[in-house]
Amino acid sequence: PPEIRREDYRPFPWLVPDTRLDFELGLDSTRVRSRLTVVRNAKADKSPTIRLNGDGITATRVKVDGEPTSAFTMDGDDIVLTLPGDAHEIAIETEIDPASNSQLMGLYASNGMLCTQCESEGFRRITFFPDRPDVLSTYTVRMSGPKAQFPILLCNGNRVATGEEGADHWAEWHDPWPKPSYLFALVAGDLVANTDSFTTMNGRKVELNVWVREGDLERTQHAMDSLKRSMKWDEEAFGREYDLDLFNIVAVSDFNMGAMENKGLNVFNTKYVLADPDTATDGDFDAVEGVIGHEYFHNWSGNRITCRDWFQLSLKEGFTVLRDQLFSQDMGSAPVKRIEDVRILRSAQFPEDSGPLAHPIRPDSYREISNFYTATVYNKGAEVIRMMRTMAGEERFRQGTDLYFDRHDGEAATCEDFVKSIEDGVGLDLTQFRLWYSQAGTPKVTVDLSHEGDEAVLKLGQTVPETPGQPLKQPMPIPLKVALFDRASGKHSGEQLVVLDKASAEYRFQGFAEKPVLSINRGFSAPVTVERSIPREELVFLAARDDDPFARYEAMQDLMVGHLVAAVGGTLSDDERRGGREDIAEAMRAILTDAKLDDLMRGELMIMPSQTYIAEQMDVSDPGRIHTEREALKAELGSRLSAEMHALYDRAEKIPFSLEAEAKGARKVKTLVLTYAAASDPAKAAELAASQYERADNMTDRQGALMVLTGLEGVERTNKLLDFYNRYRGNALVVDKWFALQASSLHPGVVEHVKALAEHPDFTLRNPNRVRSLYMAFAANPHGFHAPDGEGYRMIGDLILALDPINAQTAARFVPPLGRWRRIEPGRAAMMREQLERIAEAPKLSRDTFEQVTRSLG
Ligand code: BAL
Ligand code: ZN
Repeated sequence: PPEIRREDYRPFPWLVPDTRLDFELGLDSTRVRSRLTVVRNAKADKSPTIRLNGDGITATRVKVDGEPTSAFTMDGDDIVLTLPGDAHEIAIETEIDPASNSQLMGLYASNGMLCTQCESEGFRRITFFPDRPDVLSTYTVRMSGPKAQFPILLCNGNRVATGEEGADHWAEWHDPWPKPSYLFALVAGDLVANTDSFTTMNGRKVELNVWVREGDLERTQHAMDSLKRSMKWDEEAFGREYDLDLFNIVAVSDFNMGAMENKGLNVFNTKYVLADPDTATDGDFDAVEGVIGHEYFHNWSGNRITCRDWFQLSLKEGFTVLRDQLFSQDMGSAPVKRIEDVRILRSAQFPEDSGPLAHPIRPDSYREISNFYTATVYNKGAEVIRMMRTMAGEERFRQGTDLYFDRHDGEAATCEDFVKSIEDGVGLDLTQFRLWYSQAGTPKVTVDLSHEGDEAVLKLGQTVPETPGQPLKQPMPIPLKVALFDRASGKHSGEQLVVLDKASAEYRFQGFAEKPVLSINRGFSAPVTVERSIPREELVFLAARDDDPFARYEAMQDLMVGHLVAAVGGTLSDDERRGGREDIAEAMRAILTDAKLDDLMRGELMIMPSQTYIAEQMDVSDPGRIHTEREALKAELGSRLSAEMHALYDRAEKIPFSLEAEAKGARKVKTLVLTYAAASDPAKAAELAASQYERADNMTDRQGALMVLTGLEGVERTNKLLDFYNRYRGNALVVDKWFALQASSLHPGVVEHVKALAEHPDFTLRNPNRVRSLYMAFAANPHGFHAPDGEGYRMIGDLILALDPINAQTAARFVPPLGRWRRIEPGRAAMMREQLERIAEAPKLSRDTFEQVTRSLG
C-alpha cells in the first residue's frame, strides 16, 4: 500500500454543494442511489476528471447529467469520470450487503438493525464519493424499508417528510449544515427512545433522544443527564450553542470505536451509553459522561470546523479531548480527573512515543489512517493544547478559542489555523511552540536544585529523544509550574510558571535562608518526564503535604517507582531495600490516616505505579522481575499497614450506596484495601472479598471484590465467577466484564484461563467489545502477556491472524503490544519478534495490520 504524505495535500478540484441519497434498506441487500451536484473548485487546479472513491463496491449504473455514461475508468476501487464542463450532476447506483460487512465500516447490520460508521474512510463502502474531509456537502437523504423490521429511520439533521407504501415506510431527512462524508450517518431498526429536551442559551428548544433496544431503556438516564450537562457546559465554558432542533444518540452493540460524532446523529458503543448501579461501575458512569460530552463537543470542534485532511486529526481530537477533560473536571473532582488523565497518558501514550510507532500529534505520513487514532493524536494532542491554555491563562485562552470558532466556522481547517487563532486571540508568540506538532517523543527534563547564599538555583535541561524518522530534535517550550517549599513551615510562597525553551536554563529564586524543597511540573503542566535526583525524605515530605494534588500523587509515585526500579535493577543492598520500603510505608500511612483527604483522592494516592509505567523507566526491562518486585512491595505495604487499611475499610463500608463523591470514594478505597490484602494475606482477602461480593448492592463493589478473588486460588474464586456469570448472562456489557476480569487477573493460570475462555460459547471474534474484553485485557496484563514461555505472545499472534480478515481495524490494535519488543529482555524480545514476523508472512494481510507490523519490525 502506498504511503500518503501530508506535504502532498492538494485541494480537491471539484466542489460538491449538494448530495442526494436514496436508500432502499435491507439487511442482506441495500440499494443506494446517489445524485451529486459537482462544480469546479476555483481554488484548486483544474482537472478534466473527478475521482470518486470506492471500497469494495461496484456501480450498477452511472449517469452524468441524466444520461448513462461510459466515460469513466476504474482506478483500483475508485471511479474516475471525465467531466467536460464546469458543473454537472452525477448519479450512481450501488448495491451493498450490510449483513456480510464484518469490518463494521460503512453500512452494516448489528443485532437486526442497520447502522453506519464512516470515519475515516467508510463512506466509500456505501457509495462512490470524494471521501475526504475537505469536501463539504449538504445532504438530503431518503430511506425506505419494511416498517416491521425497521420501525425507526434516522439520519443526520431534521426529518422533513415521512410516508408509507404497503408494508414499507420511508423518511426523508435534510441536514442544513454542509459536512464531510465521514460525518454521514444512518440508522434503521427497532429502537425505543428516552426523550427529553434542552433549551439553549438563546431560548431554542432542542429535542433530545437516546435510542436503544427495548430492554435497555431503563439504563439510559445517566446518558441523557450527561448530554444535558454537556450542552449547558459548552455554552458556559466555550460559548458554543447547539445548532439543530434535534439531537439523536443511538446505542449499538457492535462498534469499532467508543462513539462517533455524526452531525445530529451520534452513534455510540453501548458501553458508553448504558449505565445503572447494578450493571455499571463508578468508572463506567464517569466514562459515559466523558464520552457523551466528547461526542457532543465535537459538534463545534470537529463538525462546524472540521479537518482539512486526516493529518490534521488532532485539530479536532486533541481539542475535543481537552474539552471533555475540562468538562469532567468541572462535573466531579478536578484533581482526581487530572491524575486519571495523566495515568492514561503515561500508560498509553508514553509507550507510543518511545516505541517503533512513535509519531508527532500531526503525523507526516501514513498508509492506513485508522492506525492513527492513537493516544498520541488524542491524549498528547489534548496536553499540547492544555499547555497553550496554561501559558495563556484561562480567560485569554478563551479569547483564542472564540477567535478560532469565529474565524474558521464552516471550514475544513488545519492545526496551523488553530495555533494561529490562539496566537492572535491570546497575543502569545507560539512560533517555537509549533514544534510540539511536528516533533514526536516525550521530552526529558533534567532538574537540579542547589542553594547559594539566600538563593535557590534551579537548573533545568531538556532533550527530546530520537524517534523513527526524526533523529535530531530541537528544544521546545516546556511550561513548568513550580513551587519551593520551606522545610520548617511546610509552606511555599506561591506557584510560578517557568517556560523552559532552551536546551538548558537557570532560574534563581531569592529569599531562602535554607535550601527549599522543589515541587515541579505541578498539575502535570507539561507532558514530559522529569529526571531529578531528589532525596527520599523530600519525596516523603511532598507526598505528605504538597498542596498541589497532582504533585502529591507524583511524589508518592516517584517514591515507589524509584524503589522498584532500583530493586528490579538489582542495585539495592538489604539495608537500602528495607529503608526504601519503610519510607514508602510511612508515606502511605500518612495518606491512609490523613483526615483532611477525601477518599477519592486518598484512593489515587494509594494506587501503585503500573507495571507498564515502571517498565517505561528502563531502557530494557524484565516483566517477570518487575511483577515480582511490585507484588513484594504490595505485600509488604499490606502487612505493615494492615491495621490502618482495615480501619479505613471498616469506615468506608459504613457509607451507604449513592453516586455522590463521598460514597464513590468509599468504594474506591475498599477495593484498593482488598488488593493490598490479596498480596499480604490472601486468605483474609478472599474472605473479605467474598463478603463484599455477597453484600454488594452495586457493580463497583461487586466487580472490585470479584477482581480480587479472580487473582486468588480457592473455592470462592470459582463460586463467585459462576455466580456473576449466571446473574448477568444475557447482559453483553457485564459478560464483557466477566471475560475481562479473568483475562487481567494475577492468577498463575491466567494463560490457560484465557485459552479456555476463547472457546466459551459467549466468545466471538465478530463483536469488538467481546474481543477487547478478552484479548485486550490479556495483552495489557503483563503477568499473562509476558508469560516466560512466550505463550501469551503466540495467543496474540494467533488472534491477529484470525481477526484480520474479519475486522482489520480491531486486529491492528493488537500489534503495538508485540511491537514493544525492543524494550523487553532479549529472551522474550526474540519471541515477540517471532510473532511479528509470522504475521508479516501471512499471505493476505489488511493494510491496517500490514502497516503496524512492518513499522514494528522496523
Ligand atoms: N471521531 C471518532 C470518535 C471520536 O473521537 O469521537
Ligand atoms: Zn473524538
